[in-house]
Amino acid sequence: MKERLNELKQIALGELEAAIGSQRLSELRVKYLGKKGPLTEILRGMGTLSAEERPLIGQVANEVRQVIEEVLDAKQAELKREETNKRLESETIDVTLTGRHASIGAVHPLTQTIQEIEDIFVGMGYTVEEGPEVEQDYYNFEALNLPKDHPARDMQDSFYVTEEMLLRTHTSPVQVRTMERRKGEVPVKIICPGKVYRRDEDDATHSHQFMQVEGLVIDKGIRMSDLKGTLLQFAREMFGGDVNIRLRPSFFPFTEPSAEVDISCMMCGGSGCRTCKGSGWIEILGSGMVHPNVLRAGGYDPEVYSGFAFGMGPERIAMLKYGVDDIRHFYTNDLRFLGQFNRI
Ligand code: 2U9
Repeated sequence: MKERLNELKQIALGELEAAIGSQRLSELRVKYLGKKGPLTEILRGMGTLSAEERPLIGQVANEVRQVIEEVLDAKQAELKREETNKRLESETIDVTLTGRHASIGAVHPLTQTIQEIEDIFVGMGYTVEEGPEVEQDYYNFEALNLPKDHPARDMQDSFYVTEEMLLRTHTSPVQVRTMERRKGEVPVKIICPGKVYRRDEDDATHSHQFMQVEGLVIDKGIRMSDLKGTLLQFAREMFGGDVNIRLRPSFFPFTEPSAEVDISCMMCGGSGCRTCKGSGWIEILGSGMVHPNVLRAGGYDPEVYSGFAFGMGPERIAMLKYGVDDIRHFYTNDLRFLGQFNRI
């Protein structure tokens, strides 16, 4: 039995010597040390030995197992070292390589301007409302005191989708929808930003699609002075604490009285320059007291409630603020233009 054990040791060491790869090492571990291996089998046969022989053979068997185990462990450790070295070699980083260019995006200048306008009004307690761009004739015109035969409809040549549906020509239908939803509750204090569409020829100051931010306030006792104070606050936060505003009489079908709002020129401070065409004033807004017919259409009794409304074009505001001379820059996506508004 002792000879069989030594023979087994020699064969095992020979096979271990020749073994390549961790898969083969695992196979050999099972083959020689596993439950069905020759070593186990020899040990099982020890029952036939005499009481003197048994510990002796037991000792030899343990020594054989130990030697095989040690060689296996040593080979496994060596293999692991080799694998680690190989991986480290292949993963070496060449720090002299030139880096990859990471292009960083930026918020579009019009979005920045709209967010700035929103922040100012949210600071005054307004909420922001949105609505559909494909709108019913009723919400875009009818409810805003513009019946079918109203001459003012010619002022806004529109993109009709069907007889009754069109691309909204202003964001005012959002205010009407909000009034309906609020069911006569006050105060209403909202601004409505969004895209609008008009059948204009595109040029330096016109675009068939452009942005608007409109505002609406309804409550008991709202007066023209509330409108003026609100718009003065807005103008100062937007253009600087030293600007002033003036209101000029105007006409809109949905407001009565109506007023155009100018700010004192932030370029020359009012003395007259190229930007304000020598007048010292620049028009930035339209506004007025909500027409009784419009209040009624939205579910508010004009005998009880009053309100003011205003509208502005973020493109015009951004053009004035940043000295942009052509509205089309906002829509042609030239990165040389857009890159100048990177806030990051
Ligand atoms: C409701 C009641 C009243 C919104 C108003 C203006 C005056 C106005 C223009 C400014 C520049 C649009 O982008 S622009 O061309 N807007 O002058 N908008 S009052 O009045 C409303 C709206 C909704 C229910």
